[in-house]
Amino acid sequence: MKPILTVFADSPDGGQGVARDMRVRWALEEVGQDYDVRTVPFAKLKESEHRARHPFGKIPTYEEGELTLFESGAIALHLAESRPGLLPGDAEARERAIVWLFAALNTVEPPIIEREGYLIMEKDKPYFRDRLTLLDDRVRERLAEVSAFLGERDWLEGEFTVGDLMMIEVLIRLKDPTLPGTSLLEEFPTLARYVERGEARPAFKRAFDGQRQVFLESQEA
Ligand SMILES: N[C@@H](CCC(=O)N[C@@H](CS)C(=O)NCC(=O)O)C(=O)O
Repeated sequence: MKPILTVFADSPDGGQGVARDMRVRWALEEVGQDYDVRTVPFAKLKESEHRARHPFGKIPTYEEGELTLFESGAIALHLAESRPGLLPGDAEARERAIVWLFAALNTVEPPIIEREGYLIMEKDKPYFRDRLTLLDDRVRERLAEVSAFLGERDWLEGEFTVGDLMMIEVLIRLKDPTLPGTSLLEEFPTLARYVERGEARPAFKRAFDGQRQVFLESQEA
């Protein structure tokens, strides 16, 4: 039986691939794992049926036989550890790839998400501009650090790994066209090119098309 990925029935990102099911779709495509999709309407996320899969009532969730997982990072790691394609063979290199998965989620994503929430929720407040400068600078600090580490390399640790997949997915949030002033990534050409390399991967394209299709179908319904 194919694993089942739960995604938004009608993603607020308008099919731009910013929702967190995209990173799991990409991981599934990279390891060549077929999957089915279950869509959940926003209004039903917090109902008991979905909470049985996800204690916080969010997407994505992932079911594989008796195993139900939530947290996009945990799902991506599960896929990387259980199928070839997203972790190097060498033991130390594997651990380094996993470090980058955590770094993407625990160190780089939080300031990006904080800024994103601010752009959406507080854009009409009188203090908006002043605090935005502070939040922009916090993101810039992280981007400068990842950029310095990456340097001239194509990928963080030599070959493409689940660490790159997650880092690129986190950085892509800065390109969300539905948010104003999202040009921070362009200030770091090394990272902009890194993201482009990720987006050029055939597995990324298949994943992107998959989530877009769900959004387009939601608009027809
Ligand atoms: N840390 C979680 C975050 C999951 C999350 O916030 N998902 C968003 C979509 S990208 C969601 O379901 N939002 C709806 C809500 O919180 O009600 C992960 O990486 O899976």
